[in-house]
Amino acid sequence: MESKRIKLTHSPFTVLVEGNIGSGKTTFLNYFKQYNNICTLAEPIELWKNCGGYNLLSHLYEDRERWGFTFQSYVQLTMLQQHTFKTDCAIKLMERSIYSARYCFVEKMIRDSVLPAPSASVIDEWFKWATSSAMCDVDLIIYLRASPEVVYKRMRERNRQEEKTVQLEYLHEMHEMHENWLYYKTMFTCPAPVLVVNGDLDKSVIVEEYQKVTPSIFNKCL
Ligand code: DGT
Repeated sequence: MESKRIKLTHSPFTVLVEGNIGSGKTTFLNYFKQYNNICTLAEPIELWKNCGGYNLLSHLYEDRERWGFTFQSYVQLTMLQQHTFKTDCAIKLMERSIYSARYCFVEKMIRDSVLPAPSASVIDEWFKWATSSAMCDVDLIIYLRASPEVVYKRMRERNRQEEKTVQLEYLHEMHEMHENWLYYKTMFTCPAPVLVVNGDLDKSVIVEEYQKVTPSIFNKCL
């Protein structure tokens, strides 16, 4: 039986921004920077590219079997740091989370046999420990739902060095992981209610789409 959590009086209304690679999470976060009662936490990708001088993201894409566990261990740590980041703002907007790391990326590695079972269980023990306390609690999830073809085009255009080897097929598979978790809800549990945003729209018109979810981000924290 799941025990009821008591929300800490001063904890901010926490919103996760989730979606496939290239679905527009950064753009979404940047839009909300205009509000001064929102704390936006971008994904710690710079840390992943420089952990003690090592580019773990680059290592990962070069050899997933060799570096999968190392990378996901570090992702889990940096996400935990984001979840526990203290702010006086009423709302905290986070790009990705410990949940998408586990439910989408680690899960994919397990299914692809990239992550051996003993390594996966170490990740899981940390994950269970972290998420069983209130420190990773979430109030709302915004799912930027975008088609793999669109995100592939964006990824190619932004031309991130580490992602050069990423194929359309991988984006299709990662799309399925996000869909099953956040849209169809057939895989794992959602830690909070999910609002879906059309992530296919071009930057020039996406603001209208953001405005549809803005009241939910603000209202629920009042
Ligand atoms: P955006 O703003 O929606 O375009 O976001 P991106 O694509 O900059 O950010 P994200 O998190 O979807 O992906 C950044 C890179 O890091 C991408 O190559 C996928 C990778 N990544 C992010 N989280 C994880 C993870 O937990 N495990 C693995 N294997 N890769 C991850």
